[in-house]
Amino acid sequence: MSQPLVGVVMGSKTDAEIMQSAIDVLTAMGIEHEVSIISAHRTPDKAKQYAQTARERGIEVIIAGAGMAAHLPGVLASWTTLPVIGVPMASGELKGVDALYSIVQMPAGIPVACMAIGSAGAKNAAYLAAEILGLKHEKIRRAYEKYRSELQGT
Ligand code: RP5
Repeated sequence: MSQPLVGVVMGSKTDAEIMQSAIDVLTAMGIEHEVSIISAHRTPDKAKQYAQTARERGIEVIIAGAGMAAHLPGVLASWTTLPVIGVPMASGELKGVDALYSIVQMPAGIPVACMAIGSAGAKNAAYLAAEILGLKHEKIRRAYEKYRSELQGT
């Protein structure tokens, strides 16, 4: 097994079903990834350590799914200069609108890319990660371009 390039992080095990959509896309494109459950409010030290060590562990892009107040993507982004792609979970009473606003409304200075709510966002997070990684990794660029060209027939 090669070195993971994408770190998929979610705030709770209850996010796993939605985040599986991102994992499935990464797997289909042959992009090595690791999966972690880290809560920005329940395990803040773990969030800090994960983000601070991600680059030295070979991670190049972080995908972070979180629901409700959804501070995980922003907290991870605060501890690393790797790109962080946030996915708002469709959880809680507001069904992800809260998480969407939380993730998309990062104050100027620390960017977080924000995808759509739920599994569409999780899939797009993986495709965006492929686009970013494709700038450097020829094999990933080719896998992503193959996927895009197959869309022409749909
Ligand atoms: C966030 O709060 C998680 O990302 C999850 O979407 C939401 C609810 O978490 P649980 O109470 O189900 O663990 O931290």
